[in-house]
Amino acid sequence: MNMTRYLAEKRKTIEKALDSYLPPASRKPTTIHQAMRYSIFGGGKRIRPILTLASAEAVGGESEVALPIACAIELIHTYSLIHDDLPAMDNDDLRRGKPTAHKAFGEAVAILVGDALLTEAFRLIATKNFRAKIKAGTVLKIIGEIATACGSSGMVGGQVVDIESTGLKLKPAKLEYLHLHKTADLIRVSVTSGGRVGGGTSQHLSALSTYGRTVGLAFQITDDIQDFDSKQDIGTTLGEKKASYPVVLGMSESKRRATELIDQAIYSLRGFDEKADPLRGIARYIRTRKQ
Ligand code: GRG
Repeated sequence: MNMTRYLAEKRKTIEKALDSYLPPASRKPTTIHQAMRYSIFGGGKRIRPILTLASAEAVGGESEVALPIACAIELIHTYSLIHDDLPAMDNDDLRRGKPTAHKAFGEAVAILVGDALLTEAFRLIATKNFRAKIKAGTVLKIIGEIATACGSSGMVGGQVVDIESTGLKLKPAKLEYLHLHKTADLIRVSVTSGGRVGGGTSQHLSALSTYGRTVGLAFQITDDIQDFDSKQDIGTTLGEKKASYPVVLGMSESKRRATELIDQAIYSLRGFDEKADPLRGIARYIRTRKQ
C-alpha cells in the first residue's frame, strides 16, 4: 500500500475534524481560542490520531467513529508539547517551525492553552456524537485509559523523571522506563482506544497494546537518534545532557533496538488480516522516518 498517500489522506480528515471541533477563533475570550488554534494548526504529523483511526479499521470498525477520540488525543499531545516548550521545562523558541506558544502569546496564555486543550479533549470524547452502537461503558473505559496514560503514572510521570534525570548518567532500564511513560503511553492508548471504539475483542486489544508500546518506544528512539544527529551537525553538545538512547546505549545499539521493537510491533499483529496493513506500514514508517 502507498503509505505516503494513506498518511496524507488521514491527516486531512483529522485536520478537518479538528477545525470543526475546536471553538472558533472569534469566540470570546478570543486570545485563548486564537492561541489554541495557532498551536493545533501549526503543522504536526498527526501520527497519534492516525494510529487511532488505523486501529479502529484494523479490528473491522469504521475510522469515522473513532474521529472524536483521535482528535482528542491530538489535543492532549499538543498540550504536552506546549508545556514541554515552556521556559520552566525545555525553554524552546520554535515548535513545528514556528514560534512556540509562549513566544507568540506569552507564558501565562501558553500555560492556559495547554490546560484548555487537555480539558477540551475530555469534553470532546464525552460529548461528540458517537454512533448508538458504541456503549457508554466503552466510552467511559476509554476516558479512564486515556487519563491514566496522560497522568502522573503515565506521560506526566515520565516527564518528571526526564526532568530529574537531566545531566545524570542513566541506566538503560531507567531510560526505558522514562520513555515508556513520557512518550509510549500516549501512543499505546491512541492505538488501544481506536481498537476499543472499533469493536475489537480482548485478544485484539492485548495485541494492539503490545503494538502501541513497541512502536511508541521505537518512535522515541528514532526521535533521539535524529535529535542527536542534528545536534552533532550543528556542533553542540546539548544532545549529550538530555537522557537519550544514543547517549546511554550508543548509536548502533540504539538503531538495533529500534529495529527490534518495530519487528516486535509487526509480529504482534500476526493474528490480524490485511485491514491491519496501515498499522504495519506505520511501524515501518516510524523506523525510517526523516522528521
Ligand atoms: C509537559 C506533561 C508534559 C509532557 C511532555 C511530549 C513530551 C512530554 C515531551 C516532548 C519532548 C519530546 C520531543 C519527546 C520526543 C517524542 C515526541 C513526543 C516528539 C514529538 O512528537 P511528534 O514528532 O510531533 O509526533 P508532531 O509535531 O509531529 O506532532
